[in-house]
Formats: sequence, structure tokens, C-alpha cells
Amino acid sequence: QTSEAEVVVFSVPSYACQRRTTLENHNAVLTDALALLAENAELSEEEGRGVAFRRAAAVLKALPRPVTSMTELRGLPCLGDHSLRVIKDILENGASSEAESTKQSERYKALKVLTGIFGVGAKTADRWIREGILGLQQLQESGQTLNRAQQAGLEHYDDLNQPVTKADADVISEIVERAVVSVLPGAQMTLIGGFRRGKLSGHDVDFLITHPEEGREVGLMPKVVSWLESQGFLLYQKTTRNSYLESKDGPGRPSSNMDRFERCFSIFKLTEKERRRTKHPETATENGLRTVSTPEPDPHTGHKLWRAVRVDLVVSPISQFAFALLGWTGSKLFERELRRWAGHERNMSLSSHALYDNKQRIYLRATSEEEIFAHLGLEFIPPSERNT
Ligand code: DGT
Ligand code: MG
Repeated sequence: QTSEAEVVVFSVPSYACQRRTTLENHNAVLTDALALLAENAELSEEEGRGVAFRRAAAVLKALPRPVTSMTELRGLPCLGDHSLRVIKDILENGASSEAESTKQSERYKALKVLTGIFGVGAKTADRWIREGILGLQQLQESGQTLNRAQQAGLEHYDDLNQPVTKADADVISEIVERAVVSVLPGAQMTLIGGFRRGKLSGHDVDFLITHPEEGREVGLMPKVVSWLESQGFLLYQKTTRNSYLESKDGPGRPSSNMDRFERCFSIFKLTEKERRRTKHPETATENGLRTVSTPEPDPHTGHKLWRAVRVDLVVSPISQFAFALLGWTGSKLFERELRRWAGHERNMSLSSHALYDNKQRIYLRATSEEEIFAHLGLEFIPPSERNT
């Protein structure tokens, strides 16, 4: 029992982009509950509440050891009344009654199942729930018109709701690399998203593609997609065109956070054959052969020798590469906090394309992430420490 005066208070800066957050989390019980409430808020289109829970969880993730009493939280930023109530409940009772009842609620369960379909967002799921559709079977029987993405999402539902492993991400990296160098020698590809932050699993695999000579990347995406298609790697793809230069939003002020690179949302077909041909040092056995896990048996065909994986491709001109790399490495909260820091603390506008100084009225150039952090007056945080 420590007396009040002896309680060591943690010191945590208020923006997540000022902190080093590794994958090691000493407060997972607390942050899991807050993440669930954040997710529920986001699925209910209460973005503000969602962000508040995410920020609170991020502060707890940055602590060097488990929280054991409420007094230790004094002086910490981003912990609102609601989050504090949730934390108190867990510290006193071992679980958050609000998180538990949310998890059990029919609405949350239905939102999870329906938004688990690729191509279905919170709005669509909410509409379906109001029409009495709570699950996949009801959806299929309802005769709702599904777009192409949603049809593919439903078809590959189980695979796409299985986490993607780092080993599979590496196999896909090799395939995308082959595609990129085949259609444009000299083009470069970088793994981005959660896997660049060192995560061991993810919901998709994200890649950024560029060419060291400005302009050579134009027209690259359709060629990469055609190559992948011709080799039978794509179960689904939708490419959206770059509209950054044509946009009338003005400097550094895109109309939304959605960015304007040429982008391809796809579903890959990853076969056992591809998994075997790629050797991984970290999974190699003594005799040099890679151990391959037995594929999941398919209830219809007995054995399915492939799995579907969500893959996102982004093409950026080299002049914007550092901004794209920073903007697509995540985490989502880290990105949001970087933009908030830029705007509120530096009077600058940061996007995945550029950094604009609103006072000097100039774009600040950068060829590396380090330079962008320096422009923002922030200490450089490497990808593995952006796991907020
Ligand atoms: P996960 O769920 O394991 O795939 O986790 P992440 O961190 O890879 O998340 P993901 O794949 O949704 O997105 C990767 C990063 O890319 C994310 O941290 C923020 C960024 N991002 C995703 N979608 C967009 C977008 O439409 N525009 C911009 N600017 N950034 C995006
Ligand atoms: Mg990802």
C-alpha cells in the first residue's frame, strides 16, 4: 500500500505523435475494453466519441507498466470522464460492464458481422439492420442488391475475416515485386501499413509503389494490375484514379482525408504453391525447407488450396513519396495526431501528398520521413514505435 505522496505519476505528452508506442502493451485489458467502445462508436457513426476512446487507449498503451490504481492516472492527458469510468470499473471489478454489455448486444454483433463484409461500411450496415437484416444468411435471403465489392466480400467472407500473417504478407510482397519490376524496371515497392510497423498479423497488406524518376510512375497501376490479373492472382480489383492535380481544394487542403493517389483495392488469390516457392529465413527449418501449415479444409470441396487476402496498392510520384510513406504507415490514430499537431501546434497542413506552411504560404519539401518530422518540430518516431 503506497501513500498518496508516494504514488509515482506517469508523464506522457499529449499528442500520440510525440510518444514512442511499441507493440508491447502493459495495459491490454484496459485498452481492449476502450478499443471495443471506440469501435462501437465508430460503427454507430459517432466519430468524436470513437476518437476520444482511441486517444485514451493510446495513452495507456504508452505506459511502461500496468496501471494498478486510479491515483496513478492523475495528470495524464486524454483521459475523459467516460474513459476514466471504464478504467475504474475494470480496476475494481476485473471487467468493464459497459464493454461487456456492448459486446453482447444484438446491434453490435450485427454491425460486426455486416461490416466484416468487404465493401460494407457503417452506413450500409445500419440501413440493413433497420430493415431487420442481422446476419449473412438474412442478407442473402433478403434480395438486397449488392455491388461488385460486396459480392466479392460475401464470397470470400471467411478468408477475409482471418488475420493475414507476416509470412503471407512476405509471399504477397514477392508477387507484387515481380509484377512491378516486370512492367517497369527500376520501379520500387515498399511494404506499408501495419506490417511496416512490425505487426505480426493484419487485416490486409498495403504497398506503396514509386519510380525514382518523376513522371515514370504515370500509368503504372493499370500495368501492374493487368500483370497480376494475367497471372491469375486477382479475385477482385477496383482501381481509382489519381485526382490530386485536378482537385480544386487549394493548397494542402484536400476536401477529405481520403487521399488522391492512384489506388487499387484488391483481393488476392494466394495459393499453397506460391506460399511454398517463397522461402523465409525466419520460418526456415534446419534442412532449409519451409514448414507450411496445412490449408484450411473447405466444407464444399474438401480441400481448398488457396486463401483470399485483401491487398491495397498505392502509386505515388517520387516527389511525394516521403509524405505518402508517412501517411500510409499508420497507425490511423498516429496519422490523425500528426495532422492535428501540424494544424494546432504549427499552423501547417499535412497530408499524404505534402506539407503546407499556412503562415509562410509555402510547401515544405521532404525526401524522407525524418525531414517531415523535423519540419513539424517533432522528434523522429520510427515505424515500430507508431503503434498507438
Ligand atoms: P491492419 O488493420 O492490420 O491492416 O492495420 P493498418 O494499420 O495496416 O491499417 P490499414 O490497412 O487500414 O491502413 C494502413 C494505413 O494507411 C493507415 O494507418 C492509414 C492509412 N490509410 C488507410 N486508408 C487511407 C486513405 O484512404 N487515405 C489515407 N490518406 N490514408 C489511409
Ligand atoms: Mg493494413
